[in-house]
Amino acid sequence: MSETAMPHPLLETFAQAGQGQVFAFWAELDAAGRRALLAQAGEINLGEVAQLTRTLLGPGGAAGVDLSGLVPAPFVARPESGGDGAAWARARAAGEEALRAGRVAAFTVAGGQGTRLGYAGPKGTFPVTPLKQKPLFQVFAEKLAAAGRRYGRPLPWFIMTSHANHAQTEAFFAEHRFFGLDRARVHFFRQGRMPAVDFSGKILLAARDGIAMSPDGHGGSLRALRRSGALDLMKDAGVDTITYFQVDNPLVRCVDPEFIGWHLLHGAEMSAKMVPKAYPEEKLGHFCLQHGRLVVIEYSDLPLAVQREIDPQTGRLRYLAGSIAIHILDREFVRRLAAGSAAGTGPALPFHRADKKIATIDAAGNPVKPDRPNGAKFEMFVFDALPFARNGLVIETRRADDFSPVKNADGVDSPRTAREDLLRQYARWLKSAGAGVPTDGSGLPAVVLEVSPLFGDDEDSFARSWAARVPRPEVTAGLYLE
Ligand code: UD2
Repeated sequence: MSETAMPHPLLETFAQAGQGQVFAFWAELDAAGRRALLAQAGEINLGEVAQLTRTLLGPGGAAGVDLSGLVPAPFVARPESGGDGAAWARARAAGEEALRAGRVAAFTVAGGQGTRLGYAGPKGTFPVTPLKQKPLFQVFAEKLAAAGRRYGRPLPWFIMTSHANHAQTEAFFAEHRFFGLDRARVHFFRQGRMPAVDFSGKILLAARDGIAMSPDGHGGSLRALRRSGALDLMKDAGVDTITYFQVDNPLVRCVDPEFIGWHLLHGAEMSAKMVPKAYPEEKLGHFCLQHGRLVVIEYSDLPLAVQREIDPQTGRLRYLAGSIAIHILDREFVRRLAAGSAAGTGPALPFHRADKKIATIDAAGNPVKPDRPNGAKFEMFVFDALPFARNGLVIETRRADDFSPVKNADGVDSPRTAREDLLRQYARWLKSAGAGVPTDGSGLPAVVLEVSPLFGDDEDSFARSWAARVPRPEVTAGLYLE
């Protein structure tokens, strides 16, 4: 019997769910085309798509997020902004102890596309440092290596990729010999995908043999950590604490003992770093309390008038606490949320709807490039885990030592601003170690230099290496400290 005469059971399942259009071109596909289409269809949870169609595309679905009862969330202030110095010291000690005990793994979400940056490769391969043009992945690798050496326990590193960049990411690490890390401790896994739908909830085809699939958002990382077996690997290795950061931020303190310590001492299931927003329109999520629960309201969801409100008592922004997407997650908290969402039984991250121009094909199979949004993609955001976390905690950090993302090709949050923030950081470390460095009023050094995280990755470690370096190098253009 020919394959045409014996349809695959998935065709029936899709037809019954009102999604039969996915197989509209089945009869004319060759075996490879059918295999490809079936594989994609098999990834789709039709019940989930139907539920999202009801809740996010149905009447009221575009109404946006619930802003009722919002107030600014409290946060733990740094000592220099009035926080309790002794408590910070206790946190540091607790974090260092956990690192020495090998309880911590690093986790990078690197599934995004880099569209705004206009860069075709995986974002982690983007060259970012001022002198050596090291790619983002190398910056993180060196920070992790430095931490592993300092605490006597190499950290496992988990990297979430997407279908679009997985193979390239793995090849890049292999080509660069894992930047000196033990490759057995670096783990890659793909995030999940969701189908794009039209506004009536019909799944869109990208080609006759392909569904318009897209990554399920960084919130998909929780499911992916579980599905890939990463949580089990962590458990076997004695890791219970996950330090989470985005691939686009070369300044991030990948391993921050104070942050880890606050999280552990507070018995938190999830903790998040904040910086005071630099200006009201800054594109950061806002830490808020909603009916007593800790939530993040994304910049695009909070009306500008609210973002601009001033607290009369402090004279600062009322919604001051900006989310810079650096978190700590408890391993079993991730498992609980991921399991609940996979089975549809327990608490789960909500999906957000994003209306997009989705390249598709028409009923005759011809390509359609829409000039206005023709459908929706569904994404989860990792910060939506916060309201489910026991003892969720928000902790202040110094922007200059933790956050300078590369998002846009130029202007704010671009390769130029990140490069300059790295240079300012090196200049600060040099100055506090006693070296003379000419800088402009913003702290930007007059010469281009670079410090490898293996030489120093914070003020203290830099000062130690600098003091030990004999003869003391001259701070001139091209200085590279490793
Ligand atoms: C994110 C936060 C924002 C702020 C900012 C700080 C959201 C919705 N907003 O803004 O509040 O904290 O970061 O820089 O998160 N990624 C994946 N898979 C996906 C989608 C994204 O791995 O399916 C990764 C991506 O590689 C990147 C990160 O998540 O590392 C952030 O994604 P983005 O650039 O879409 O987030 P952005 O800049 O809108």
